[in-house]
Amino acid sequence: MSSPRILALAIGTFALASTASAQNFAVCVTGLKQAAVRSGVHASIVDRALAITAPDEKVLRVSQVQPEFDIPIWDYLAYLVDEQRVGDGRAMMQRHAGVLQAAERRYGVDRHVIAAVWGVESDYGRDQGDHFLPHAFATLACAGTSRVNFWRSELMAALQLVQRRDLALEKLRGSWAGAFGQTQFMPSVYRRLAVDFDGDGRRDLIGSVADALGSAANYLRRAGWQPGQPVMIEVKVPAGYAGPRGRRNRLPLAAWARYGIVRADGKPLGAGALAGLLLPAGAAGPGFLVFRNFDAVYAYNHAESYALAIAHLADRLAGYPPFRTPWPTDDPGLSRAERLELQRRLIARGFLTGEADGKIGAQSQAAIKEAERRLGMPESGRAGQKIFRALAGR
Ligand SMILES: [Ca+2]
Repeated sequence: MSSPRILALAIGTFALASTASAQNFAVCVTGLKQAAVRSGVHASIVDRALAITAPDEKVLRVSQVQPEFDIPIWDYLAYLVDEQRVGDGRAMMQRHAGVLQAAERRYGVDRHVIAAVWGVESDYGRDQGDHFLPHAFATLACAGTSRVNFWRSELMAALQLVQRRDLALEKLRGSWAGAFGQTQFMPSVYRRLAVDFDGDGRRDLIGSVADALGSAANYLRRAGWQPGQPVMIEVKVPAGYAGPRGRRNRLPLAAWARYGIVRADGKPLGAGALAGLLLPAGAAGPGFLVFRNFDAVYAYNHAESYALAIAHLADRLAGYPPFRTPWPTDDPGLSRAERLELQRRLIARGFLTGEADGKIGAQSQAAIKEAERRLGMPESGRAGQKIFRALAGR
């Protein structure tokens, strides 16, 4: 049993430690301010940006969350490439047809791919994040535990965008990790690669669709995009396929044909270009031959699943159908609308409290587990079609 005295001592030590860390934080922020001024940012901007006396707790909390398990590829794609994002994207492509055509002409990048990046990064500009970036960066640089120099240099880049009048300070809002605007660029990438595509003299990737789409196209071109070349084609691999695979393991299409690989749509495979073979769920799931342009998309956000989502959304926006080979699962993933409806069903049955927001976090996962247990299903905590259907109202 712990005595009250030991408890009091422990609290005293904790208070002392947090006073010390508050002082450290203030000293660190002062150092950031001085560095920003030295880098050419006006002191009045720096003072307004970094009027912060304590770390942003929300940023610290989310930066320390470790994802509990890898998301299955079919869940990731069901969420990112749902019918809603396809429909919204087609409407947005019509509305901004002139800008997309101009970006395609100037940078050589397929307009469907530009639109797909826009759709995945910010839901076509609707979801850009609302963390005030200077506070997020100061928190991560002064109270975080890793990559301190990285956060510090991103802060400098963000403030320099304000100094050169690309953006107003109060507009610097984005994800907790600093990506922001309609294309979710990091400030250093913004500083280097953003373009003023509407010609008003400022590079505004938050408020200007033209600047955002032109900048995404510029990014992809600089990442090695090859005009007129494909990104990816869906293929079928023979049963028991054990040949080469991997994005970097590139072979001519004729060599893939010799391995018995055929296009899923039945068209001829062709011969010249080099491609790698991706089998994201093994040889029993859909296969994809990916070209140099897939690497350009991969450069945007280093994950093959991400590049696959962009490539597939681009194809859907261009009018092509969903994948022809289904994912090897009897419990496919949910669209955003279905996630929202799943939460409503969990709330209606008393498994979940609060309001449905479509975000499947720890609480929703626990509620799903509880529902699965009560329904006699294996407990997974995963938002899939099985639990979605099992909870359908009668
Ligand atoms: Ca502009």
